[in-house]
Amino acid sequence: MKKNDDSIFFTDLIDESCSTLERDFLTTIEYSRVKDRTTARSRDIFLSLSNALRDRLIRDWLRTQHVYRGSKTKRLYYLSMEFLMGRLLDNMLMNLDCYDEARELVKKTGFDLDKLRDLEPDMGLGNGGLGRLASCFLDSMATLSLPAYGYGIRYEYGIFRQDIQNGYQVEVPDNWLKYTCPWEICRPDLEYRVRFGGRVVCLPKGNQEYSYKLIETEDVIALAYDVPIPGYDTETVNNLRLWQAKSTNEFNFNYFNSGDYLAAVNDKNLSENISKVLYPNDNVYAGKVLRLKQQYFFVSATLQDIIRHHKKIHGKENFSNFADKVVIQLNDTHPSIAIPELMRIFIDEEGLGWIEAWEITRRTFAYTNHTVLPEAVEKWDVEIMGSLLPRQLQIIYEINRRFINEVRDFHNFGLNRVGDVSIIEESGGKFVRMANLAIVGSYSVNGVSALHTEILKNTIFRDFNEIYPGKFNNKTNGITPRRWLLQANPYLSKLITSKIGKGWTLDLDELRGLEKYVDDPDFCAAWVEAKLNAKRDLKSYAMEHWGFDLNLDSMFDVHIKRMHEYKRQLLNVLHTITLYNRIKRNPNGDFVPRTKIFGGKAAPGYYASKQIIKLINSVASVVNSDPDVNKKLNVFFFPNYSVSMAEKVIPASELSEQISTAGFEASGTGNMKFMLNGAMTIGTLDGANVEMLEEVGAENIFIFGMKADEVAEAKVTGYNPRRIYETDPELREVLDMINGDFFNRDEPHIFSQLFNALVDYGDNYMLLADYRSYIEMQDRVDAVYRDKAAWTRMSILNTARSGKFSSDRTIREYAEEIWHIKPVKVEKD
Ligand code: 26Q
Repeated sequence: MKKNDDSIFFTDLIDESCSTLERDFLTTIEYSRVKDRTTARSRDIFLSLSNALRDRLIRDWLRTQHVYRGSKTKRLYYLSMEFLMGRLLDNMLMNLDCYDEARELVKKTGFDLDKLRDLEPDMGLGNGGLGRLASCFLDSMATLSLPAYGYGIRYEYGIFRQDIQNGYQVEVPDNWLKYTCPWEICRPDLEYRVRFGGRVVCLPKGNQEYSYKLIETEDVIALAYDVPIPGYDTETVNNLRLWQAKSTNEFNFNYFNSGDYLAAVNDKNLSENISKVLYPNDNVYAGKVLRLKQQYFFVSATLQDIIRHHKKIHGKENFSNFADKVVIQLNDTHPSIAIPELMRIFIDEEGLGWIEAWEITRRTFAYTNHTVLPEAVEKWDVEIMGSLLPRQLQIIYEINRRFINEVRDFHNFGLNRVGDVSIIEESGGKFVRMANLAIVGSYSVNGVSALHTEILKNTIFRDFNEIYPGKFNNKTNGITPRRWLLQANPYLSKLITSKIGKGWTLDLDELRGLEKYVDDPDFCAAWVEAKLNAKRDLKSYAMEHWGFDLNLDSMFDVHIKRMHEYKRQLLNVLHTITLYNRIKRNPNGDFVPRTKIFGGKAAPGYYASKQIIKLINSVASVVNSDPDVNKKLNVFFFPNYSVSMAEKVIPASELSEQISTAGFEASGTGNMKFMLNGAMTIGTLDGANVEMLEEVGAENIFIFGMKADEVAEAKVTGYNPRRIYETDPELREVLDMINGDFFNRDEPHIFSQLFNALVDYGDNYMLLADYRSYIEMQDRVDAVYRDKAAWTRMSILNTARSGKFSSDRTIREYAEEIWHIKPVKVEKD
């Protein structure tokens, strides 16, 4: 700042030495935010910087699209109802490689870049694992220069904010767009009409052929918003396109004729509800009409967009090469209405015959399954689908008719097995089974971990695996090492880079290079220091935000993920109370100090899950206020767990709780984030934990509990939790305290249902069966933790052997084995 130092105008700071980023930044504060140096607040600085960064991406973004068009290569479309992007500022700074520049120019305005970060609301357009996976995939696809496009919904309200009141979860709307989103670009010229309801009319074409037309539909407009997705260390900038619902400008004719102008206008507003809010259910199916509307809304707009583009590049009437140029990945069954919709477009609008349309369609789609929980399987009431999507329902019936004929004739399936694989369920009402539709209509079906894929092939989709040998395949999940180590954990990533260089950011297997330092005392000391620094940061954060006092000398034992019975936060509570009792009995005993950290949202309608949150908070208040105990044991529930919170908590974690009932967690991805950051895992042989064990070696992970096949077996032969309760006195004491209101003196009986579910109603997730082996393994964890050198060694080895879990590896496998797409390099300007 030279001559204009005392001017109130930001643009007076501009001189010849300014970069375009800086000019853009200063101009935005003044001309878009309309602020001067006396009125600008941190948010103005954050929004102006973000805008300037986005603008800096635009050339690369345009060039990438130009190169893709020119290359005419095959493209991948990733369709997902959820993208849990989190914050984007750091991601943009990192991928634009302009951290230092940004820090400097923010400083010139009198602000501090590090204080701006927390102003950015998370882009929380997802629930949990499935939505975050989609976001990690976008990062890897751009980094690998793959011609790939994300498509989803621009929810006005993302995942709710969780407040804790009197220990209970309270949901608050997430108004993330309140101050606008600086990363997105509205495309007012990119709109499609989406048609709901109406009637199908059948018009004879002659020689016994018919054409079908939908009439009297109620229409909604889908408006595009684009978010640029820059890759790391590449010029590629891909695109995430999110659709917003807008009313058509037509008013309902009937209301108009009857003179009810206000009702007509009101109708208009209702159609905009489609993109209002994300359904907050994770791993639970909600059969609500609005959800089906959301699904079809974004699928219809996306397919219109894909086809428009295909025609422009490959010619108007040429669909013969469609499946060679387009692959559509379905993120679970949520977008699988795309299968009948593409058939409808081909047949009704483009005039293709059934055989040809079907041939192209089933060569275009690939489906990823993310769950085996029966309550998460999507099936739509035929009545609901028929009134909302009459033509698509007809097409589903025809797909099913031909499919059933095939299995009957060629696979000799009897009536029962035909009933099992049918797309239509006919017992107790009629339903469309979306998973069956997705399997029949796709050329690839993949699970998300080796174990999960085996479970799909051998149990729930066994018959399909026989009908379509080779269609089922595994793609073990991964996470982006840029966000989850480079960005989230500067202490550890700087240390790593100082030893092995920064190649690991693009080839995570290079972390293996750390192994040769495990016996280097200086390196080990630096490792411990890096972990401690992250613990210190978390301590300040927890104190500042919630007044929680974290004990730096204790083991940070962390259980963060969505709240769900199968994830067994309650089993962790049983361990917590066990520790409490042991310390109470022996207050001067030599215990390893622990800080138990929990975090996670419960679906608003999931009563048991919400009770578990209350229980954690109740246990926390007793434990933390007991002077006999609170030097050795503390319990905290961090409210409003989110992507940005995960980025703060995971680097500071030492023990990662991955303790789902074996066979229930399809993969898990949090488990990988902890491992990458040098936390030890205590876990069951479930999901990707199995592969983590393979990579790290049995001596470096704490595995306990029943195996998936033992759980399945016990479910068949029966299991008696009450016997375990009666024969294990330490467990009984814990359960009796829960049932006896020890943690909730003022609110009697609130936890008796939790107790009953375990002891008397079958203990569905087999907590009692795994209790003793969990406790014993936790004791082993303590023993190893006492040996600082041994613990540090294990920590280093966990990071060093986490290379497999990069989403770059996952995406390479998808690209080579399913999508058959190749990188398209974008050259420098
Ligand atoms: C369905 C119908 C209506 C409303 C909501 C839903 C719905 C929404 C979200 C059903 C399921 C989900 C989310 C599932 C999910 O996140 N599954 C997780 O996917 C991860 C990525 O593959 C895995 O790592 C986890 O194991 C799996 O639980």
